[in-house]
Parts: sequence; structure tokens; C-alpha cells
Amino acid sequence: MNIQTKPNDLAAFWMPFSANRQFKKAPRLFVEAKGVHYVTDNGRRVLDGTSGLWCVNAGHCRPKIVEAIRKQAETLDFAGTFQMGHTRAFELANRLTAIAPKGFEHVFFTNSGSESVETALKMAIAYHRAKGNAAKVRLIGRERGYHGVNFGGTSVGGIGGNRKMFGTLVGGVDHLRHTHDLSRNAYARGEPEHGAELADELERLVALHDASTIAAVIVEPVACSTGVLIPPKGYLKRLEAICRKHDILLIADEVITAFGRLGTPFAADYFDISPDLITTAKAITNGTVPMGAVFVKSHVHDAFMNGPEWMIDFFHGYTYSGHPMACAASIGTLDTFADEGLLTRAAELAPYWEERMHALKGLPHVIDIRNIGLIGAIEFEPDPAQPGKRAFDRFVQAFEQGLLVRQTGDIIALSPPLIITKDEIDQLFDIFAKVLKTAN
Ligand code: PXG
Repeated sequence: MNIQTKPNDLAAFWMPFSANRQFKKAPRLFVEAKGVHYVTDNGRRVLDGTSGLWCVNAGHCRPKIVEAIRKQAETLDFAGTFQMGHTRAFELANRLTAIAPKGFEHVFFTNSGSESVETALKMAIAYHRAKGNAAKVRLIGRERGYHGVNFGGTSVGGIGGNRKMFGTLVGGVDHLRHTHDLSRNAYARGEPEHGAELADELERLVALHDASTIAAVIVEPVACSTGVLIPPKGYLKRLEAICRKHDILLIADEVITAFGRLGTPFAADYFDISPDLITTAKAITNGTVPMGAVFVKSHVHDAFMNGPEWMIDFFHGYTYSGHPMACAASIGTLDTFADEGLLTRAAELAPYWEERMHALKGLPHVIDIRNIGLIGAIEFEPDPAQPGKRAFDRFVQAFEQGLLVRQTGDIIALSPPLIITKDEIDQLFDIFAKVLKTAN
């Protein structure tokens, strides 16, 4: 059959989380990338202020990762991991547990952040059942949380727009209040002062549902997708303590924060908390090959190892769990992180980043600026007639001026590759300040 394709016809691809009609009228297309830059289809260089979608932590097209993927493709293209194995998956699991926070001795592989979340939620419920607490099935998320788009993740997630079209979602889920409070914390640098007491919301939910029915609490240490909500000082430790008190598993969703984004390998290190499960994806392969991983503490893992030895211990997994290409890409990524000290580099850049972020204060319509590690967000006063439009216009204008930023609601988020230099940070903010000064 002779299939005629039109390479520039944009109709067939229904783009995810996109304004398809707007995009297809004025497309923004990349054809190449290197280091901290993309190149558009008409040859313009665009500074990547978002590490792709928060995933290209080591910068684009890095040689060790490219070579690892190329070599793997010609050596072992695919081997499953159900009742069989291949050496790369075990090698990678050991490499990952070596950099994980204390106590995380096991890794369960998935292919995305959404799958890591589903895996962790199912693992939490199954863990309690395996321990004889079969009534501990409820899941607690948080308003404005984002945990991917599958049914479990959408259910524990707390972004109204992501939920409302999809029926009743998964039952037995409740939510903590979010921690965003501009009246007390606007223009905070790093962790805001006020709001640790919001963790006590969990006690309220325990009083309502009883601890004997609650399996797990899932939160992002920093809630990035919803516009970078940084936890108030002491909040996460307080949440952790309440979880411990009631035998509730704490799941830290580190799909964005793991692998150096805050200047420590994991956010659990940064905030000095010790969750039971950590969900990851994105930068685990520097964004090159889809992969996710759930980091699991021994007490959770070991609870599954009580049946007959020949029997499957956890009835869950994906065809591509521990895919050889993803494993190779991740090993190349970890080598690159280690060679260049990238898991802690954000800590060195953070003070400079913070200064440049907060210098945007006072520009038109800006109502808050916040930062942590190599993450930042600028919040705009919404135009009441068109909420979200103000930030969307600034995102489009920044792209036209050679800078990629990420828009959510009336917030612009920034998260450049961890290899960015101070000069490039200057370029980023020079472009963005110009956009903010000229946009209406
Ligand atoms: N958990 C968290 C905390 C995330 O940030 C997911 C789960 C889902 O991961 P996958 O790989 O299934 O997409 C995410 C994803 C943005 C943006 O610009 C954020 C995400 C994805 C795309 C865009 O804020 N986070």
C-alpha cells in the first residue's frame, strides 16, 4: 500500500494537554536540541527554561546518554522482566538505590510518572492487606496536587480542571487542603514561613475516616504542576509525624523533584523527611526514553515476601518495566550526573537564581514570585474576564523572544537544565523581564 503522508499537516496528532486549535494556527515546533537550547523548525535558538517538561536535568543530547542508548539498541533491544530478567535492570536498580535516601533498598520500574503513582497507590493498599490490615484502603491526596493522569492519580490529584470531565473517579479518596497562601507568604524566598499547621488537616481526616481505614497519603514535596507551591517550613515533617502515628504510608511524589532539582539528590533529602515510597520518572533517563521508578523501603517490600517462594509476590507490572533501552539511558544519565556533580549543582546556583527571580518584583501584573532550588514561579493577577490568558500570552511572547517557559493558570514556572551557567541565567531573565515589561 502506498501511504501518502503530508509531513506538515498538523491535524492528525491530537496533542495532549494542549489548546490544539490555537497551536495549529500558529505552531511552535522544535527540530533539534543541544545543551540548554532548542532549535525551531525555522532555525531559531530557544533557551530551554523548563528542562523540556521538567525532565532534561542534564541538558539536551548528552554524549554518554546518546552512546548508551545506541549501544543498547544494537546489543539487546528488548527483554521482559516477568519471571525473566536482563542484567541492565539489576545494574540500574543498584545504581539507583545507591543514591536514594537512607532505607530505600528496592526499586519497582514503570514507564512514566503516572504509572509510578498507580504502582505506589496499589502497593500501599496491598501492603496493609499483606500485613493483615485489609480495611486500610483509603487514599489521601491534596488539593492542587498533580499525580499524573491515570484514574488513581487523577483521583488523589487536586486540580479541578483535570478531574471534572471524568466522572466519579476512584472511590475512598479524600484531600488535604493546599498550602498556597499569598496573604501571608507572598514573595517568600524558599520555604514560606506560614502554614505548617495545615498538616494537621490529616488529623481531621483521621478523625473523620478513622486511621484503620487509611492506607496512604500522597503529596508532592513541591507541587510543581499547579504552579510551584513550596511547602511551608515544618509542614512536611509534621505530615510525616502524623502518618507515623497512625500507621499511614507516606508517598512522596518526586516525579519532578528527584534527581537534583532542589540541589539534593531527592527532595526527601532536602526536607529531611523519610517517606515509605518515593515515585519518580522524568529525569531518571534525562527525558530521553520513557521510564519511571518507585523507590520502596524494605519494610514495605518484605511484607510481600511471605507467600510460597514459587508464587508471584506482587500482581502488578508493565510489559516495559525495566526496558533495556530505558535502563541504558538511565545508566548513561546517572554517569553524566556523577561526572558533572549535577545532583547537587542546583544548590550552588540557587542563591543567584533567587536574586534574579526576585528582581522581577514590581513588573506589571506580578503578584508573587517564589523559588526553591532551581525552580521558580511568577504569579500574575488574573484578568477576570479571561483567567489564564495573561500567563498564556507571556508564554507565547517569551517563545517568540527565544525563551521556553511553562504556563499553568496565571502562573509561569521556570526549571532550567541543571547545567545552566550564570550567564545563561542572566539571558533567561533578561528575555523574560523584557516580555513582562512589554506584554499587556
Ligand atoms: N507526578 C508528578 C508530581 C508530576 O509532576 C506526574 C506524576 C505524571 O508523570 P507523567 O510522566 O505520567 O507525565 C507528573 C508529571 C508541567 C508538567 O508543566 C508537569 C508534569 C507533566 C507535564 C507537564 O507542570 N508532571
